[in-house]
Amino acid sequence: MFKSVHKMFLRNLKIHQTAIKTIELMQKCSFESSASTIFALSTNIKSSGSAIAVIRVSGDKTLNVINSITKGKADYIRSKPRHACLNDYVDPKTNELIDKGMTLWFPRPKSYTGEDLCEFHVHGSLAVINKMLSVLSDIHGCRLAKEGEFTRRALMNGKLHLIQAEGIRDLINARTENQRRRALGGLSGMLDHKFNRWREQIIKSMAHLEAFIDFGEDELIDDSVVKELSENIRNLKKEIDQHIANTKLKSDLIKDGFHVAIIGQANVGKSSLINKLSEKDVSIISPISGTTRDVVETWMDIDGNCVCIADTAGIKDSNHPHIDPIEQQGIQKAIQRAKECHLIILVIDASDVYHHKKLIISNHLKKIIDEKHKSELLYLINKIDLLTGKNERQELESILIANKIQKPIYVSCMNNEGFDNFVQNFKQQIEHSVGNNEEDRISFSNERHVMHLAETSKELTITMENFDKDLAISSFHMRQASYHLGCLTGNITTEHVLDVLFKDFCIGK
Ligand SMILES: Nc1nc2c(ncn2[C@@H]2O[C@H](COP(=O)(O)OP(=O)(O)OP(=O)(O)O)[C@@H](O)[C@H]2O)c(=O)[nH]1
Ligand SMILES: [Mg+2]
Repeated sequence: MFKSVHKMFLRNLKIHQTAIKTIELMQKCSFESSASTIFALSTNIKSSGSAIAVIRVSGDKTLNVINSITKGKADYIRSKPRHACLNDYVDPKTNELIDKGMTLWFPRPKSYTGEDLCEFHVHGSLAVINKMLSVLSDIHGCRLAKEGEFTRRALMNGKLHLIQAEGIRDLINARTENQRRRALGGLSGMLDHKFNRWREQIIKSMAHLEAFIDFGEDELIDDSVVKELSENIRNLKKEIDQHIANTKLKSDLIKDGFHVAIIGQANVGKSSLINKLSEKDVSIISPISGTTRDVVETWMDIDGNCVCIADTAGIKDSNHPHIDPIEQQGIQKAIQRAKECHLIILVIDASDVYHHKKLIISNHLKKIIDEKHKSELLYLINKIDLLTGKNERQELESILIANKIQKPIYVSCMNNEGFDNFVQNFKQQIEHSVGNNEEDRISFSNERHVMHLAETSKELTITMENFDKDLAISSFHMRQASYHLGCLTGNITTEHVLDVLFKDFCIGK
């Protein structure tokens, strides 16, 4: 009796899965049936114009479009797929010449979208582009593409996988060398391969488990099958968890940038440092204590990494005699920034330490140092040029050691002393945090990947918990796990996922 309930449970699950597939198919069909011929400018618009602009057209009526604007040259162009043909482009209503340009014809299915596609390479002036787009929009059955619609069609026509489409989006949006490399990781299909391997492993384990539930007792299938399955699932979950842990932070760093905060007491040279690092006049420098009152940011490309450096207000304690309400707000912002950033450069005034024979820092700063991991702190001892007397620097070093300042770097923002060494250390620290080897590249994961991987891992935990209790429940959760991996790779997609993905694309892609 108990076993037949299990079988019914599994049968219902199968019906449920089939229903999901049907809905997906309907969604796909409704998208395809609404497809018309689309066009868009695929290159950037510059108000000053550019040498060339590319206008793409994709869909069933592409040849009609070519014919309309080339004064009936479609047959000739059609006979020359993937060849550059020089043509006059005209307004079909008036026969007025718009421009002379190059036409490239890509017949389906060997095109980017998998549909008939052509590219018009015209001169990149605003007037030519506007006239071309206006003429195309007047052709019956032809409309302006939506964001990412070309890539969306490529996905629907099986020219790309979902993760490759994401790779294209990231490649277009890549601001640095590292972002470009990571995007290629997604584009190359390596990630796809990894996720598909995991999904296949789960489906295979699920098939074995269901066979055991159905025939285990009758056919006397050995119990060790379940033990082996449990072990496989445990290892797989470990691999997935490792992937999430290894890559989430690094992916965020690549995507959203590496955030550095320059923190310290007032007047130690924080603004001098940001200006020197960025080689720009980012922040006001003055001998007046409390000059910087806000967070002042600048973005830099450091060895291909996108780095945001923030100058902050000098941190004083609230009971400091010279502190006004605006400075107080600036200090709160500095404390907040210190908490959120990936790396703190803690600037200390060398002459100040030397003359007081101890390190004087506010309680707020002490708390920041305590709360940050030591790998997230870089101690920069500035104004070293002021210690010129015999043994002064050795004495300074001893005071810093006594105050447990780890691996201090000595510089002078005034005369450049030690600056190259500091920059080298700084770059190494960023490289170490961001990671840049082959494995890191394959592991590039965006928020959507991490979300589905976390769900998969959760389902596998419940699967394992139920191996000793109820195998049907284990099987159900394996199915859920494979569902999440399917969503991840795009084997199972919903319109919502596609809408979110393509909203970040530009119109002509
Ligand atoms: N001798 C010497 N003076 C420096 C050095 N770096 C900065 N200064 C001077 O120290 C003073 C304070 O520099 P800032 O860069 O404005 O210091 P800050 O930490 O941003 O100060 P607040 O914004 O007030 O917190 C200025 O007069 C700078 O010229 C250095 O390496 N050596
Ligand atoms: Mg300042």
